[in-house]
Amino acid sequence: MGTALVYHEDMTVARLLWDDPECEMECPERLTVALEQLQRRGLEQRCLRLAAREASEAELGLVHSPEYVAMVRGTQSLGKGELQALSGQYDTVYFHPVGAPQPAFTKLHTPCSMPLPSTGSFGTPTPQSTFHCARLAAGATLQLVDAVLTGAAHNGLALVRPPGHHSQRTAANGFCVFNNVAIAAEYAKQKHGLHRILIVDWDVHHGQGTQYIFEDDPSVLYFSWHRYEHGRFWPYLRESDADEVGRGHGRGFTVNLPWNQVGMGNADYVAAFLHVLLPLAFEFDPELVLISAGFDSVIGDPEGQMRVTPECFAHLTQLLLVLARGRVCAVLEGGYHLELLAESVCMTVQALLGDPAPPLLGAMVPCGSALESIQRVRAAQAPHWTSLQHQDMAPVLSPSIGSPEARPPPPPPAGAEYMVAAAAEAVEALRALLDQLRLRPLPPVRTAIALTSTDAALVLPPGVLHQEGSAPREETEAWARPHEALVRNEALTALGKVLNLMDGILGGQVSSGIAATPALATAATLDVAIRRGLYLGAQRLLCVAVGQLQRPPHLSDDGRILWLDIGGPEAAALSMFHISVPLPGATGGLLNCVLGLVLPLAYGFQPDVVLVALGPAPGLHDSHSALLASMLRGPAGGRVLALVQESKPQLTGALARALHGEAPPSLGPCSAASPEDTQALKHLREQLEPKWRMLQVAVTSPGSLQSAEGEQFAPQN
Ligand code: Q9C
Ligand code: ZN
Repeated sequence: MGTALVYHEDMTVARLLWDDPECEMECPERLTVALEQLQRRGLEQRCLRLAAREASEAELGLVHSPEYVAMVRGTQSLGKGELQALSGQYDTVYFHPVGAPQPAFTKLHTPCSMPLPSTGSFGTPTPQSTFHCARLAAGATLQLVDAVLTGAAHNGLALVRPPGHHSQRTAANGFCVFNNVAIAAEYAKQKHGLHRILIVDWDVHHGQGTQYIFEDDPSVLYFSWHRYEHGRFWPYLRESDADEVGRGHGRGFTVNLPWNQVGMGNADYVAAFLHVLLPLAFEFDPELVLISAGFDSVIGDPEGQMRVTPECFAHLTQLLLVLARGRVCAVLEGGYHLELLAESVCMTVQALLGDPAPPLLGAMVPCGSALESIQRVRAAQAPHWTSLQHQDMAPVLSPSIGSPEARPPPPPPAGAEYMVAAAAEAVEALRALLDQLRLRPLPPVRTAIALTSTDAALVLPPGVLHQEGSAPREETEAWARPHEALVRNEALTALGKVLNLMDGILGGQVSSGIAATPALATAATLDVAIRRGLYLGAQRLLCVAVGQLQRPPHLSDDGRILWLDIGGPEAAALSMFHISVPLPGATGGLLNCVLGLVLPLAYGFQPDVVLVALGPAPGLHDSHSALLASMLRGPAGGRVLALVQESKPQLTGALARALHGEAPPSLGPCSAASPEDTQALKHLREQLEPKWRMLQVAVTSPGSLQSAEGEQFAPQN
């Protein structure tokens, strides 16, 4: 069990054989560079490697018409000139013939170390046409789905080309020949009997092909964000806008988030996940998540012109891994800046492998244009999703201006080349910072657990280490001194281990930890852990206290500690850094609280470390606590210390698995939030939004509409 990586070298054969500036970016090096980087980082070696197979014509027929499949098969008997003419019948597509001479560069790259299948019956070489490559791309995706749904792997990535999401039932489009992800979704339904599949299309282009295929199908929830610019960006479709929600029984199962400006960054993508995709995804409760994983949405990509750093894809992946019991299949789509494509692929695979995601760079403040898009898609989807109802729905400010009624593309905007140059410059400026982050070694220990003698018999999840070390007794006593609850011998022993864990986390030896504390000692232990964290030089410390834990009275309110009390008596923001929310009753309320309050605050605060403490009466289901812990790994680069009362083996085990990177158990169909819980959240958000911009789901001032950059006041500065 682990992460599957599906690939086949034959997919590097098809390439453009004539002059076409629109098509040349979809080149074989995209795959070889990504694979080499995975190997160099030691990530490929950690995966279960599978050689891709070809999809059968029956499998292609799950989505495509027999005539279309026959047409693509027929390209094998055409010469270069005929293929060029045929390619011209589609929008931005090229076909490659059988047996064209192999370009020299494929010899330069070391062949992949995977076992390759035999080259066909009787040793005849496999025909290396677009038909062959495209069947391998679809087949690789099916193999990945089989591996995940049979339990051979938890999750995985299919490294494929040609890409798929623009391909339609009877048409190739935008470099795509067969719609790999759509075929896989249909296959998962028919062969594996699934009923609910989520497709997350984070490629920078709209996967209109996938949208058309599932627009009336309620068993497939299709989410896509895409560069749109009010319809002035390819493929210039009216139906890429936020008000397209699907048809017939499929109404509400197509979710479009159009970006109307370039330059979207980490805060915009994370906000889109927290405020749009994830509430719907939890309510949908998918059995499988397919990612149309295009990396043309990363900084430096010539197509996307966005500013998201590669690390963001680790976070997006992590956020999806809490769904569908972690059954996540990522399938390559676009991505045209070779170096950043490779880097982003590595980040995705790291997250699939369960490694903590590096912290996100830059101020976490979504831009006005992103907020306007988020607001519009939430308004369009609200009639179809309980999780969006009764929430603070501000009226949508402006109707979609400049909707593309007239289809023909306008001339390219002036300064497009300048934009490419600016993006390249931004990449250069970021490089030093990126390298620093990337080369930050992962702590040797991912998860350590400190138990009291009461819990010593607990069976640890595989890979989780026992924390035996302790701070010296005298030192521990000195730190414990103000607290009566800590004089008892057992409490002191537990505290010594907590201090040692905190040192390990902030010193980079341990990523995350769990510590059991004797009854009644949790609040005091938390207080000491906070002081130790500050003493060790933490600049920002997030404390999430669940269930009747008093905030230490002397805690400084200088912005170094964000205290979030879940299960407080009432919704109150005593200051920007002291927030209390009642414990939500229903699963729906809990999810609103986590996605709409806790995580936006956590991502906005960018803490060095997160402390989660579960008090004497946490009042949360173990599965909810596990979800909370697992989602809090993101904002602090995986540095989480969980404190839990002893004698709760189930809860302790669930937290250990969550912090170790295991998918939390499914929450199942979720009940709607109570009106009181919704009201409490609304009240808090109104108060806090001006200061914590990640909470926003709507544009507040018309002025912010103009800004595409996170230059607003960042809360932590
Ligand atoms: N002037 C994928 O990323 N660009 N396809 C067309 C027309 C097409 C992208 C520009 C880009 C296709 C999978
Ligand atoms: Zn794309």
